[in-house]
Amino acid sequence: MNSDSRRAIGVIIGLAIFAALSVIFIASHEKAVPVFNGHEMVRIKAGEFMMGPTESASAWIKENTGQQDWTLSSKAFPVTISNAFYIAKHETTVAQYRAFVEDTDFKTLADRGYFPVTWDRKNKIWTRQPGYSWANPDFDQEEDYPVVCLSWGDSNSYCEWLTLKAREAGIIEDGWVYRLPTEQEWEYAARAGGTTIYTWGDDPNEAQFYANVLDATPKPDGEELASVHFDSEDGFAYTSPVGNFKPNPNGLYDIQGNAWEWCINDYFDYPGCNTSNKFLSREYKYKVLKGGSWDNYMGSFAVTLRRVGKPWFASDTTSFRVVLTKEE
Ligand SMILES: [Ca+2]
Ligand SMILES: [Ca+2]
Repeated sequence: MNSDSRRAIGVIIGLAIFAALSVIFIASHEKAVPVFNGHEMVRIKAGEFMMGPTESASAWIKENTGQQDWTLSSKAFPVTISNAFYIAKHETTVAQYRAFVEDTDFKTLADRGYFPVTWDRKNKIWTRQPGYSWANPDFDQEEDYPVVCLSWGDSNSYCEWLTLKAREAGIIEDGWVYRLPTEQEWEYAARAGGTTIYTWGDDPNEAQFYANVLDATPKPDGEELASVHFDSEDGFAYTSPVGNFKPNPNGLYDIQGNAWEWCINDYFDYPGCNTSNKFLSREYKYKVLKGGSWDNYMGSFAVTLRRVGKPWFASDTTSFRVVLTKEE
């Protein structure tokens, strides 16, 4: 056997070992990430990060949102994520929520007459309009679009159902739960180690590649565009199918844009707040929404920006994504 032959065999053996290791890795990875009701999950390692905007980023957000009350926190502070957790690749879809409603006959707040806030095109105001709900927002949605018009409670109820069903199906063990992410988990997973204003960097012109935002796409009903919007056209005047844009470095799609995402914890001022990953009482006044939506512009997409909503608030911009974690 000449040296070329030996080298070729060596390469083949090397590739075979690499392929075998890859299979083992993929198999163990898949085993560790159970898919249930269509939720593909990404494992996020434990670690530390600086939560919240730097002072200059905070000033930029205020300048570009005019919403100072959304950005009460002005200083970044360290947060420890003590345990690895799983987070859904995608926002929860219409189809996934439909499975829950059909199994339980669950009535959302909107189904019980507390209608979501939607845009009144005639009077040009955001207001509660009768008739709209997750099954009938005020625009067309397919089954793979993010479910919207949900309150925090409507979202939380889905997570509780998902946990029960996954346990019954033997997908997860007792002690594991699906729930909404804490704000800390959401921001940690969204930033993926980055320190830029958006998950994709600092350039708002890149939004068209990474997020369904308030842009220059014509409205299907001929409604005039908002006075401020991104100049690009991302192709969607309202919501878009989940996973349509590029993911963040953790492989999470629509973590910015498409629909706001409920977090489980109460809103609190920081720094000076509880800096662990624990969420506070569920009965407090406000919950946190993160990530911006199809109806937001510029500063609202800052990954550190926080929006608040009472637990019973819902609009055609609010949805959620689930995490899977060990119960604390
Ligand atoms: Ca859009
Ligand atoms: Ca989103």
